[in-house]
Amino acid sequence: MSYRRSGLRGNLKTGILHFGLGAFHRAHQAPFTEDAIDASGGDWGIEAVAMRSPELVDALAGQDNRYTLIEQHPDGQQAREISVIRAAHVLPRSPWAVIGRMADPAIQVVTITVTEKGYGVRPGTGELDESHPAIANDLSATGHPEGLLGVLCAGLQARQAAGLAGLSVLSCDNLPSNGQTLRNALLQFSQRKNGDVTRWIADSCTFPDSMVDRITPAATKKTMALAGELSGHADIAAVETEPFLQWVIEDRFAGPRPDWAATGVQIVPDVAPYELMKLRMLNGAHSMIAYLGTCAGLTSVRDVMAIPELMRLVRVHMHAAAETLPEVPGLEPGAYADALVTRFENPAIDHRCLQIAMDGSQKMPQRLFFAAAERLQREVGVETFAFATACWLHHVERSGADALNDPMAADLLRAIAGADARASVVAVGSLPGIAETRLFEHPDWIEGVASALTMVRDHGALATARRSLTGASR
Ligand code: CS2
Repeated sequence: MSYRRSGLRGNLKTGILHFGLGAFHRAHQAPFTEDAIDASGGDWGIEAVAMRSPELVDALAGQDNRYTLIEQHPDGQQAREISVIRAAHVLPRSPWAVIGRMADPAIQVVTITVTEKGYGVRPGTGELDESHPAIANDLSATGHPEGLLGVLCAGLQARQAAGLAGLSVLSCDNLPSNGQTLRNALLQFSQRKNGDVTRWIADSCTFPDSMVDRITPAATKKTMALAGELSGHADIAAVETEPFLQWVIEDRFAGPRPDWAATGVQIVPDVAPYELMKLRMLNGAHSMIAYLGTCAGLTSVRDVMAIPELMRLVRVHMHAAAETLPEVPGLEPGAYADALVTRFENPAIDHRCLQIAMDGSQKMPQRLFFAAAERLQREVGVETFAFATACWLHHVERSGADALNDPMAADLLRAIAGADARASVVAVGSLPGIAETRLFEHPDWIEGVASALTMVRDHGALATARRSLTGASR
């Protein structure tokens, strides 16, 4: 057990505005930025915006915006104090203040972790989803905006009006081509809302793609108690995370940035190969584990990995996902899979299946469906993909309206109601955002998922996992 105090100076000014104050931001961009300032200086303190709830902002305010970050190594903890967050806002409490911050010349970079569903884009296409509640509200409302795109659009408009240079707007969520997707959706939004600023956004701001990686379970009372023990004072904003940390960013900045490269961040011309590998191998396997786990009554990723046959199935899936990746010098999917298995097995990380199972409709296309469609086109098997999808559907039906955590919960539950597995699969496959992946147009896919779903329903997820393993290794 070790604990290190933050070395940042008290009068550090802010240069980054961050949207989404969840655990992931506090375990990823925050330490990277703190270390970059340590290494090379610069006024790159973070001003963070909580999109909805005030709890964390209030908690941070009560502890001088400092918190403990605990790295959970299999053989013990290393903790450090993070103090790079210098101010925090609650968006619904002070929307105009947040918008105004984007018109400050000191702010040069905006970073974003609002989860897949926070953008208001359709999962299968990345196009603006005008039926998304915040998008619909912000397109028609005359008052302050509520959602990410509305706030960005208003903030950039204020920045343009102030005669300032553009911003680098950096999405750090697990969306395919996250920067490009955000740019397209924001331009579509702004065109509809206020055409005038659209050209300025397109010409002056940049939206680098980025791949972010660090397994960060939701903080619990245990996290806080441990932080208290390690730091010697109460900490209700503490976070625990795995030791592994990776950030790959496209070299496309509108202006200055922290010296992230000095801390191991990879700044590259093209993020796509890194992102595809991570989304399909790490996140795809994660979703499979999460739905298999919840259906089989297992609580955490490490519990699934502790059953040798399931661990083998995870490996088989990673291998199948790897076969859909372009060959890129320097990227070794085999070694990556080995490292992922070790990370998933970390006995010190209690990463709940239910946490990962959230928002399946927003995650499945980029994690599993596109890769499965590519495999079908090449006429190779998709057993593990069909199995993971069947477990997702069973998780949906078992959770029901009260427990299912997904913005498309009502649509999914309506589609899946009824005993006929094939009809359920076809109905889910025709939902907006999923239909566009075109995977569910394939009869082999429908049959594969329907038969796995029937088996999961009748014999349980574990028996079906064994059958998928036999099918996939044939
Ligand atoms: C997880 C990710 O919750 C989820 O859906 O798959 O948050 C995952 O832990 C991160 O992407 C790891 O970098």
